[in-house]
Amino acid sequence: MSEGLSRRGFMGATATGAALLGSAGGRVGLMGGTAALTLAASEAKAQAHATPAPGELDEYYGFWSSGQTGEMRILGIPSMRELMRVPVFNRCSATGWGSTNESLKILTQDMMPQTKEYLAAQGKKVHDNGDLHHVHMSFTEGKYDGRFLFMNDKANTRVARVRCDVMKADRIIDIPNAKAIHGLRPQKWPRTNYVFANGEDEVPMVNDGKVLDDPSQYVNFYTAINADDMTIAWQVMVSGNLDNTDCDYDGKYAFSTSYNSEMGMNLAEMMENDMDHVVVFNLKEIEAGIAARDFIELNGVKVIDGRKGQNKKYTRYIPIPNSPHGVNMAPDKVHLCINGKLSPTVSVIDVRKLDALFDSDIDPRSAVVAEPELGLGPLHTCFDGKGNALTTLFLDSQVVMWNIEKAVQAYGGADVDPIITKHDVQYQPGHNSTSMGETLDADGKFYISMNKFSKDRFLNVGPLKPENEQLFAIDGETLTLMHDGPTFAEPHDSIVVHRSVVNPLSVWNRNDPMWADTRAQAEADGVDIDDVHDAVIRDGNKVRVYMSSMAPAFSLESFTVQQDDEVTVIITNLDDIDDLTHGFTLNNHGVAMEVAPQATASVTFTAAKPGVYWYYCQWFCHALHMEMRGRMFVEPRAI
Ligand code: RUQ
Ligand code: CUA
Repeated sequence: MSEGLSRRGFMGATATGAALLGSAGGRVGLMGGTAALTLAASEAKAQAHATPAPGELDEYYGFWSSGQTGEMRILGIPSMRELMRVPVFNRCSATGWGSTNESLKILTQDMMPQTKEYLAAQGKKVHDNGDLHHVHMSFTEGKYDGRFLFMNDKANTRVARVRCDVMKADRIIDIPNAKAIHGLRPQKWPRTNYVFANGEDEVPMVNDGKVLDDPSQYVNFYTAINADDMTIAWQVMVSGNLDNTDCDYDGKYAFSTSYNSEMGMNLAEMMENDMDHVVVFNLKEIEAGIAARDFIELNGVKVIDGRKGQNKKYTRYIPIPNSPHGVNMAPDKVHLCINGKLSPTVSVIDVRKLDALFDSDIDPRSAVVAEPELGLGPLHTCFDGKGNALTTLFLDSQVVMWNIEKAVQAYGGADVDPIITKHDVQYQPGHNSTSMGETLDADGKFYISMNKFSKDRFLNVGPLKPENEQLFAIDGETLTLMHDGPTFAEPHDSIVVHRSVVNPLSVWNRNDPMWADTRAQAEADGVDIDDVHDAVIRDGNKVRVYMSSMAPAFSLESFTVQQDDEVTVIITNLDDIDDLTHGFTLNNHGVAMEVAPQATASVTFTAAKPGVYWYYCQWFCHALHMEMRGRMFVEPRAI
């Protein structure tokens, strides 16, 4: 906590602030020691960091991962209000993600045949889970461009893209060869042509159940995805596992940390070496190697051999003290920070020194220009855009703010201390982020600490506890806690994006590609889904039921099918008013979906049991929302 302010004091200050907001109607910040002091001290500063009053809009979007929940979340910053949950790798009871035909297409169209096979063997079409660690936005010339968000699934080795215009996933691809995609970053310069994705778990090159304990046959894969069409551009085979990744602001290099250069299979083996490494990928050389056909083809992917001691032009392995984790490129375009994890250091690489590494045989460590000792368990670093870095210290439960230039001077022998300040967080921070901090627009206004443990911080909710997330206002070299609150399993990473960059629609465009297949089917069936309509089309034992919705009614108050028919219900929401979402839930059939304004959505199921089944709108839409319902009548099969 900041000086002189206890946990209770903070709570009190919050209440006071809220009361003042209520009476004055203005913005009041919680800067400095107490609310009263802050008001007197600097209204301007308070304005810059104030928590918006109810009804006021936040200045930033926060895009949050959710770890093993498998969804992406959208927060408002600085209020830390959770605004939306966007299902991606998970299945969602509210929106029907994972059961509507439109979402199933997105979840399955880019699946590898092997994935389909082993899902089918388990009686499934899609994975039920995902582990989404890293959400990052597309870039143009080092700045967010508001087009897409990209994210990984460590659990099932996938990468997804979310459209920022509607905040829905539009592509979810399997990554061949690699196992457990962890670190992920979009290329920053000149634009996001590639999305880089790390395979964390190494496996035998031919993984056919014959090799277990021969590390020499284990490899790992670094993947470059073409961001525009979500295809695999190329992969690089590497030594050691891969943890996190980032890239430079010149479009020349990408980087991955590796915490297991030993290729160990158990904890003792993985910790054997004092030095692990960061792998530097030379993008130009890799592209030239692909053009010159210096690759092998593995499962349809062009794979370059960039293992240690192989084709030296593609990769360099820079030794880094024990088990580095996060890798973060500073917005000064020069300094790359490699977080030591088991080493108390952050290794700073000057990316201008990398050309020389590839031109000659000089010591790869010559690119390291600083290695400040910051504290115990450095995991991730972010930047204030003013030359300072903020690093999470997992074991110390602190954030440390330090000056990059001073760290470089100290490494060169100068008697300067790069550490500016240390601040306790509650507890054990993993990731962190600053407002616009991973872009050239880094503005140094807000700092997010994503803490892995909440311990005693909230009412006990049983053995499974929430995490704790904290928001700090950054004011020069001072950090002031503004929000401290629980969050459900288990956000890893976040980005804080100024609202001027993001501009989603409020109402769907009727021609959206999301339901292009459904539209084509409707046209074939002679149904105009852009106007009020209802139709029941029989096609063998398949029945397509079309209806439109306008608050507070579906255009069909009942329809009849036969037992064992495969029924597809297709609903178009003709309301074109902000926030007028309808839904469709069919009792006792496990069927539910969202139909937002002007959207079309469809779901297919088997009418297995005769009887009357009510369907209803599950999204509150009108005073007569409860009355927005109808019946499916299933007639017994004729014997
Ligand atoms: S990693 S706690 Cu999944 Cu981003 Cu570092
Ligand atoms: Cu329509 Cu509720």
